[in-house]
Amino acid sequence: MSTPLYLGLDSSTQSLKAVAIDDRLGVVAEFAVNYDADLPEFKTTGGVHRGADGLTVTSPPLLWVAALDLLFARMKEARFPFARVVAVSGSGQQHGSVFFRQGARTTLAGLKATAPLRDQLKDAFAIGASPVWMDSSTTRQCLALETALGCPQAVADLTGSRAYERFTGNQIAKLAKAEPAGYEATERITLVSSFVASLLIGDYAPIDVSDGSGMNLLDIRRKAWAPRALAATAPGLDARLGAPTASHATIGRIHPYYVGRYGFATTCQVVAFSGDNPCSLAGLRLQEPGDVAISLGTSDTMFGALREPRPSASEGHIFASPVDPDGYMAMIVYKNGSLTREAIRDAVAEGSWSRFEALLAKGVPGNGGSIGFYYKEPEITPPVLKTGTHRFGPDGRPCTAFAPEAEVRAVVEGQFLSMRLHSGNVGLKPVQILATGGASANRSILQVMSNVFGVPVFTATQPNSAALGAAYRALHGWTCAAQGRFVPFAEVMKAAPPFTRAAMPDTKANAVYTAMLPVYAKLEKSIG
Ligand code: 5FX
Repeated sequence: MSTPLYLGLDSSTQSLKAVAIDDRLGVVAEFAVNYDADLPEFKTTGGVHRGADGLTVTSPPLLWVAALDLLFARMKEARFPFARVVAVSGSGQQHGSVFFRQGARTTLAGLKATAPLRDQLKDAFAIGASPVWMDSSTTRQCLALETALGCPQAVADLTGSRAYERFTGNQIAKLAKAEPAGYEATERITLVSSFVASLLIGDYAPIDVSDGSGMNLLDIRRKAWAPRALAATAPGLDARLGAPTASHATIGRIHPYYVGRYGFATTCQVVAFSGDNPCSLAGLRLQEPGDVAISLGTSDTMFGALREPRPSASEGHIFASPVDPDGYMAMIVYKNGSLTREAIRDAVAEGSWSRFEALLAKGVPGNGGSIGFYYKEPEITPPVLKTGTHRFGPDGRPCTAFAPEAEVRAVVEGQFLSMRLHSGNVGLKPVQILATGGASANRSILQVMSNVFGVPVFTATQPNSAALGAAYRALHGWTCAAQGRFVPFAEVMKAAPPFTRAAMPDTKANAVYTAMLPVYAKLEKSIG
């Protein structure tokens, strides 16, 4: 008998991807659909539509529906063995929402394999433009929520984050006022993750607690909707959201539509879908407190597993863990990542990474006391709206320029000192770090990372960590269901290949950074 497969889908901003793994956790197949290129009739750019106000960003939910059929059709054409898939789970861009119209549940249940999903679901939406995470049009609603609950920290204490424009509750509050008829006609609101899960089970799929933590609506400790947040957001919201579910829960079997059209087995289980960041945490197998990942991309992100939530109004987000019903994850996002490093590379290292590395090697850990803050973009962590560069000499006084080797070191050290400072404030204490993203190919940068945090740094080579994490979660949920108990995620991940060690900390250098941290924190405050 052929071995079982576990399928992970990732409905991201620009594409829908699939990763299939076998029970030894090896990746056996990968497929993708790009929204702009493959479904041009939806006229998206980067998978979205931008409003004239420059703040509103939406996607048509029917695009995500069409993409699912197109992805499966491509897999069928490539003779992907759907019949061997015993469980599917998925990842979705966080915060986006879909508004199902009254009666859509019946439509979902009655899907016929003979016609494409998009034909059968074209009238299923009460609001045709789904807000996505890039939307920042809800400042008014954020202020209203913070006022209703007392202050930003009160919202963070309850829901894991202060009120953020892209968080779903604030988007719902806006739409309930702006499109009252659409809101009134809404039977169920899903996240992008639970939306795709709904398509698969042919019913309204519950929102999992991990992705649900990105809504400013979930009480992250009780893992239930927070009545005060619901009341401050929109009328009749409880019924429209349905009850949240544990992330490892099996939520149903795949609908006969997929059996008839693509050849899935009737027994194929669907495990709750979750957000892309929670799924990346699973994909990078960060399950123990102290397991931390730093993604060095266009924007830098640091996230990791936590035992106790310690939400902060000014730093990042706390989500319920997607792999441990008693755990949490923290996530901190930086706007100034690779583009800022590249700007310094271009300014002082002739656009060359090897020159950049040579300059980095010329200096010493701690940069002789020179510290720089490089805000090429308005920064999220800490919140800094005004762009600009701030340099301080060893005496703590502002200065206008650094020598090239000091400039290169200042940008790299500054970014990691900021991560150490702010991640510490939300309770992340790295024991080891997994570096991902484009800039993780640069060994000298990873050595500074290792020295600043004083822990070993590893690298993960498998791209698409969210889709892979969804496949891992499919296996995890399936295993829990098969054994009738919660099986620790680590147990299920035992067969996974080890990560590659890229840097070991230098104790002396680490001591320099530890001494530097309070100075860095003070200077950061002085310019904020
Ligand atoms: C997280 O809070 C975000 O807004 C983004 O990382 C989206 O999840 C991207 F899909």
